[in-house]
Amino acid sequence: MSRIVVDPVTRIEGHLRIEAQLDGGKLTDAWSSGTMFRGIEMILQGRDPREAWIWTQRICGVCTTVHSIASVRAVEDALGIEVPDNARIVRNLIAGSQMVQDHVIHFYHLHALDWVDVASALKADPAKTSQIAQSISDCSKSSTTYFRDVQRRVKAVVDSGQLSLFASGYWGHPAYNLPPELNLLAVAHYLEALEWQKDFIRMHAILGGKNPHPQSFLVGGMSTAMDPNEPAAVINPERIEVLRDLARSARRFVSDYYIPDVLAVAPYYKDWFSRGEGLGNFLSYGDYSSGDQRDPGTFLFPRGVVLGRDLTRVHPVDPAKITESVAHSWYEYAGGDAQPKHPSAGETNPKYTGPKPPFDHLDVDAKYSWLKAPRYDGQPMEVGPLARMVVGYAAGRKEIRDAVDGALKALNAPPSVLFSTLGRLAARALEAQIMANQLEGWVDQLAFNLEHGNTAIFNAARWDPGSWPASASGFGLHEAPRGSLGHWIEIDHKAIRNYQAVVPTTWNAGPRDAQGVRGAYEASLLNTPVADPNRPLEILRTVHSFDPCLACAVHMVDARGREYTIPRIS
Ligand code: NFE
Ligand code: MG
Repeated sequence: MSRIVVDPVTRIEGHLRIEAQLDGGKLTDAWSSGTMFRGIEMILQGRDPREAWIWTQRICGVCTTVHSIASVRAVEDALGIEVPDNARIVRNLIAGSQMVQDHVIHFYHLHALDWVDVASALKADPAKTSQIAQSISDCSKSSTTYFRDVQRRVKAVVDSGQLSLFASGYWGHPAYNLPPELNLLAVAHYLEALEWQKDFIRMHAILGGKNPHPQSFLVGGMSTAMDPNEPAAVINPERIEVLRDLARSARRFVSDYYIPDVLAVAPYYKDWFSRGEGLGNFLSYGDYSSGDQRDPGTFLFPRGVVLGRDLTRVHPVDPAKITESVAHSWYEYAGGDAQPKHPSAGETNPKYTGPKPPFDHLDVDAKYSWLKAPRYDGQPMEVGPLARMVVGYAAGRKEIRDAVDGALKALNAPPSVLFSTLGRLAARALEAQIMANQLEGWVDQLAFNLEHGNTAIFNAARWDPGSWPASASGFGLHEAPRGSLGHWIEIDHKAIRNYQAVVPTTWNAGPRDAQGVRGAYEASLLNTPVADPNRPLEILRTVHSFDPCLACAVHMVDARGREYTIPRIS
């Protein structure tokens, strides 16, 4: 029996440590630890609720916009503000384009090299790669010359000894199964995806003024001016055409590259259709309304809970049933750590009780993470693309059923393969396709409103704090790329009294709760075979399949362990 420690887990955002127990060549237990504390929730106390979105947006530089959306929604809920239809559309376009870009970056740049051996790509026959490329996609960049050129570029990087973005891979590991030609194809598309994502995210530069971290949010709507006759307005007929072109480029990239690549790689890793399954419980708040954001029936991705892999039943979501436990987290709750708390009464009182560095192992029987452990109705949940596809599939949503059934047919696999590491990867690709196909429809809605003189995008009715009640509370829900995101706000005398964010990666990467029940990462690693304990590629495959973001999940590091106080503004 031995303990494998992966720290830091790289190609993610933030600081994640995995400790796992290896017994007889398989993982028999696992612990997931966020090793960085941040404290954005504390920084918000005493501030003006109307500016919370600017601060929360800085929780993360990867999902660059999602915390703004959850934040403005929380304040709008607390103060009873309805946002104009155009604000809904622009928010959908900002968040939807973020989702497609994020999923593409995850597949090619954060996850592909767990499956693709860059060293092997150098041995490929470019003519054969060209044949494969032309057989799986209509993409025009598929000639022998193109792949030979990519191979030459990659060889020059390898020969230079400075591997740069390809450094520190487990190249040559026996668990890499792709033939050299497919490795070359994937490496070529890694480079194409880098270029494409940079161009595509101009959608944020147009609608949000910049990327990352769009600047056009407001409590009550958006600040993106709409005017059919004004060249200087952010949204005018000319810009609509630019947005339309960008939406089409997303659709093309996902259907020409992302989907065919996933379908081409998956058959070589059939073992991973039954590994990395995890909890079997899935939560989706649902989001991306086509009409009234308050009506979940209008959502592109439906709201619901699926329990124990039972695809015949979708349970309703009651936000009152969400709690966070700190029994195994480096925090203290007033009244004791055994009782979880609802986020409206949540607390962020950091207290590190772990070993002093340097150390070999965390004390996993005690507290071992800066992440709290979120629970729904007392149970751990997986959130994210797979959860959204599972809930949508179980709810009988046509686009989702068609996409999932189409992929299962192409892979000749039953629905049970969804509950796996590869299921997570495939669900993300299908979700990117559904979202990419949707973007142009929202551009059309915006164009329609513009043509019909409907240019309202901000509701100023509650902008003056003099119109607010003495106290108010609310919450905002959103489906971010990595899953269900909620912000809870308590407002007192026009200032934030308490603010709690319960974030996708906190759901997935959280530690055990007071009952000792594992979180999603921890459960997903059980029974995974590991070929070489010194190169635990198998752990990376499953953990990366969730697309970890620890910056989001922990939401100031003093490496010397000194105490400090955060200034309070009130
Ligand atoms: Ni920093 Fe984020 C949030 C997480 S979602 S990436 O919220 O977890 O994509
Ligand atoms: Mg939190």
